[in-house]
Amino acid sequence: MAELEALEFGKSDFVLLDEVNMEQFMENLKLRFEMGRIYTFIGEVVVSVNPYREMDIYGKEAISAYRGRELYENPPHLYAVADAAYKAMKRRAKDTCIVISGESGAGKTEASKYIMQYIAAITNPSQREEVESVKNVLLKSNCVLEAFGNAKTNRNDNSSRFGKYMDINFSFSGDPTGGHINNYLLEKVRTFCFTTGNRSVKTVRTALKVIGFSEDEIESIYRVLATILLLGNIQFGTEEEIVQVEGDGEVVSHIAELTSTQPQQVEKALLFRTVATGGGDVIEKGHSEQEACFGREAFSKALYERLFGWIVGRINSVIEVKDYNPMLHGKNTVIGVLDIYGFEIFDNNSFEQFCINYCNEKLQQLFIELILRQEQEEYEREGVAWQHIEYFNNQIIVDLVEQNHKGILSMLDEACLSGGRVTDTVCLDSMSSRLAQHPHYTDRKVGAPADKTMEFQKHFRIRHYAGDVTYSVEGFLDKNKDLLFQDFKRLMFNSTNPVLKDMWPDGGLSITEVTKRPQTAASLFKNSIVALVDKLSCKEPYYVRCVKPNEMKSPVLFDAARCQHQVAYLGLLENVRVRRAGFAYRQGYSRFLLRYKMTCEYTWPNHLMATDREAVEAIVTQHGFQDDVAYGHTKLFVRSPRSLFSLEQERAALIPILVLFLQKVWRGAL
Ligand code: AD9
Ligand code: MG
Repeated sequence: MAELEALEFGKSDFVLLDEVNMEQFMENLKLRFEMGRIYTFIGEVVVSVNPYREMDIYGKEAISAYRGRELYENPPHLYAVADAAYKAMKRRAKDTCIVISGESGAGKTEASKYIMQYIAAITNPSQREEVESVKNVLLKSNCVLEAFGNAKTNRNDNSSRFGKYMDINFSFSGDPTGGHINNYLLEKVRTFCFTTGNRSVKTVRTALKVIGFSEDEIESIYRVLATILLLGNIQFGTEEEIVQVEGDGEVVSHIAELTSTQPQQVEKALLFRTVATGGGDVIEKGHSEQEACFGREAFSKALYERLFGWIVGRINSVIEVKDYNPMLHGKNTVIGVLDIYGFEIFDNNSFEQFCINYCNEKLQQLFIELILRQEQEEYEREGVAWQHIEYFNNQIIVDLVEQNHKGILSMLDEACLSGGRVTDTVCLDSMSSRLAQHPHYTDRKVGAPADKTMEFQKHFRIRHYAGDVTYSVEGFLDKNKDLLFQDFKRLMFNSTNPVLKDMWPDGGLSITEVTKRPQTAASLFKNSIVALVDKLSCKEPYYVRCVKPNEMKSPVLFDAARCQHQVAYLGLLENVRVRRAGFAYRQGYSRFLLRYKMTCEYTWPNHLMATDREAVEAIVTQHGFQDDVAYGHTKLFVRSPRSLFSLEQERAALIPILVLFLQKVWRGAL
């Protein structure tokens, strides 16, 4: 019982705090972490603190304790949220989604895996073979994506370098029928990550096979990986003003062999680029040594990105729901699980942080909209008066970043498309003059002097909903252009290995087509995030907010300052306030009666009133919190959790007495 547990281990729901302020919030979070209670609710949101040790709370018993129960009947747990999402999906045929956010190493990916395992455990009780195989593929896909998309970083030994959104489709009977994965902003910089981590090559190979990759495909994957490694050995030198690949050509030949291309073509792609002249001619231009190095880097990153995208696409082709006939099978419902990097504030923030933080602004916007909208809709449905909730609407920051023509993304794109003349600094100057009046944008000259260690000429600062972040513009434009010479694309498109060719469909375009208007990294990212938000916004959302307790991966250390920082930028206090401003708890009349009828003489053992609602009124009045509630058409709404808390306490105190009483009745003692 969540409320009983709260007595010993702090408050199991932050809405139960005596006062909503940072001090009390942190005190409760710390106490619970130290007591080994890593999960705490804020209403239906679960706040999780990474325990950095194995917890004995994910076993079979735990799963059955949460299965089909109401949220507050058990201590806070991921399973409670997973079950709530599953119930909404199954009972009410609602599409739901579980959004897991938090910074690197906070425990998002682990949480998403526990949620998937829970769903796998509670579905398909009759063990139908076709459902089992779908489940198996869904679970195995995690292993493969982690193998190729995770890396050891200094913040997390198993860090996901991509955002992942996975839809799981369910049949009318509530069993998984398939799914779809979207990946976001793979961090290409860490190209050699797939060899690290605790997954052996064999495990990955097995997982690939289970999913349905053919031997040829698996072979091709390893060929691409080897190519990426070999590209690292390519060096350039200049002799008599001619740039060439150093060495005897062995590495180039090896790469050609791996990619099923010709050594001369590989060498040519490394040393030359094809350009369309103003007059419409196509010429070949030799690289400088620096350009050749840049090209090589871009090529190996692109190989990695294309490979990853291709693997995701291939998994999707296996798990996508086929031959689903709604007339025959009923409505096909979905639970989406989003595991995405949280807000990032580093010492040096670049283009990647800018994109990630923009994504978090979008998710925050959605969070506000959905939570408030949901509340409002429920109040309207139940005929309860709606009261306005004050909150900070971050739309203004979203606009600052994404608005057409006026937003930062548009300005970056403009700079990128205006040819080679505009440098990062020039672009920054223009941005700063155009955004000088914006309340959430600070010009470098104003923002910088306080921090003398920064080279302030190259920075701008955004006041995000989660706090101020100073971005260094250095490299912004190059990263946004994400330039890969068409020659490499063509090289791969001409590979005689059909799998490799398949990864580079755009390699078939002619040079004049390509130069027209290439899409920038920022606009691609924006489109994918807008699509993600569209997907999420039509679903009933559930949230898991992950907090990382310390930087040392220690199971005992609670770094209060670090945690407080995360609590602030996850907007958790605001979340508690919103939750408390409305009605903290709501419960259908009959369920409420079932649970609390023992606490009132008029309702125990059975009430004699005309309706359940009247009986509930009797309980509420007897306990004296009639001013704290509203009566909906089918539900009771309780404003302050404390009212419910006192009921829970009374109920808990009565249970042993009742049990004793009943035992005596059974034994015939009474
Ligand atoms: V990143 O943004 O991908 O860099 P995540 O995904 O937030 O990050 P992850 O889930 O990978 O973090 O957790 C990091 C490590 O914390 C894991 O490898 C575990 O060692 C540890 N962890 C996280 N959650 C749990 C848990 N519930 N129980 C035990 C955990 N250990
Ligand atoms: Mg992760």
